[in-house]
Amino acid sequence: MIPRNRCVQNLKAGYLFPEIARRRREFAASHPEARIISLGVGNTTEPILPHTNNALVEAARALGTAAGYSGYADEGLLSLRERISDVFYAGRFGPDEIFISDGAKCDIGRLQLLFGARTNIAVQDPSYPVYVDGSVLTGAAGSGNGAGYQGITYLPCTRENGYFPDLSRVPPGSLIYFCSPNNPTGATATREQLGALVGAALDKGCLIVFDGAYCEYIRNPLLPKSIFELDGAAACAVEVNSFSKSAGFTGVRLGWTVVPKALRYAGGESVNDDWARLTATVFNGASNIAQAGGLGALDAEGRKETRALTDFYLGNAGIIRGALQSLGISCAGGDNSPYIWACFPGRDSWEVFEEVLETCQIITTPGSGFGPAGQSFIRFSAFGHRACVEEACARLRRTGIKP
Ligand code: PGU
Repeated sequence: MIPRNRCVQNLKAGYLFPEIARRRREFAASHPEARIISLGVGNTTEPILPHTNNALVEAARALGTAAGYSGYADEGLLSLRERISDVFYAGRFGPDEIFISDGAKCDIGRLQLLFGARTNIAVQDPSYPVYVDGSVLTGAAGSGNGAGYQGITYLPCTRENGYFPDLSRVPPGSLIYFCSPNNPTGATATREQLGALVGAALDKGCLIVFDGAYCEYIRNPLLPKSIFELDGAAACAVEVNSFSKSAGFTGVRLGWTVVPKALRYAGGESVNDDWARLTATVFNGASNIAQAGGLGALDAEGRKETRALTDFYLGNAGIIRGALQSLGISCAGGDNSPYIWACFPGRDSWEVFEEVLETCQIITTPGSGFGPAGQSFIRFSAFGHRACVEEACARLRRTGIKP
């Protein structure tokens, strides 16, 4: 039999969220009376709103007619790519710079294939685990090394630095993963901070993979929603984005990636050309039904629905944050983001996770699962039904959990 792939072997334990699901099942089996509330994985819970849902339904129905049938459309609907450019980028990108995907996670994986094993990786620490785990899978990062992985430059984002990293630590020629509003800290970079990131990338010959999956949660008009709001970004960044958290498409699956034509490798070759070549080879396009739903979500009525849905989850976030703060627990996020990053100084994240599960029957996400600097934190997700969130907060208050 063929040997096991060394890169797969290098991955530590399981992917974070299945591990949490395993612990939940274990707890439920030993506590059959428990009424567990999940504020763990960031999975949307509310129905898709009627106008957007109708666009999905109509597209599915049309597939059953001769006039409405369509097959492969690898590069994505032209009208959707144009609409994304208008809604999110003030029309500055052509449709051939916007690639429709089946979600941000999937495109992050394909981008890792594009950049390959010989790339230096720098990540915000903590960060969405796919950046690091995916880099291990392609061989760009090595085996586990204490709390982290060899070959990854971890850029600590802590309470002390306001959750924005020290950019002088970024090695020249790195691929930098940057997420704002951030998962898991909930911190949203200011215009000055993102400007400094773009400046550092241009100076050091780095390429930024900017993850804007939570951009629709930004309410402060001074905060940038896209890396491309900053001058110079088109020469040093790609942006992945998603309909998951804005339109409730976590199960429908739809996202996009912007790869500007101005973006060039060290040798002057076009990154956009390579991305078109790679995606045409290993991806057959997003579902045509999902794309029609995306168009629905981006017209005037759909934009109102997105606002209502994200307002609802932000309402949850405010309730959770208020409850934690009333218990003296210091938190970040929850204002322009659906995550609340709660600090338990000196404690182990998994131990706090277990305590909250045991005492309150609430599932959270242990901060150390997002990187070494996540130790002593747990993440609360604001994705949940309102009654569940209120009940979870009542339990937290009742048990008087302490920082
Ligand atoms: N990017 C970020 C920063 C995310 O947090 C998530 C989901 C995605 C991308 C995925 O977007 P899709 O368009 O749906 O692919 N993060 C969730 C879900 C866990 C997971 O493994 O994706 C979370 O709880 O962190």
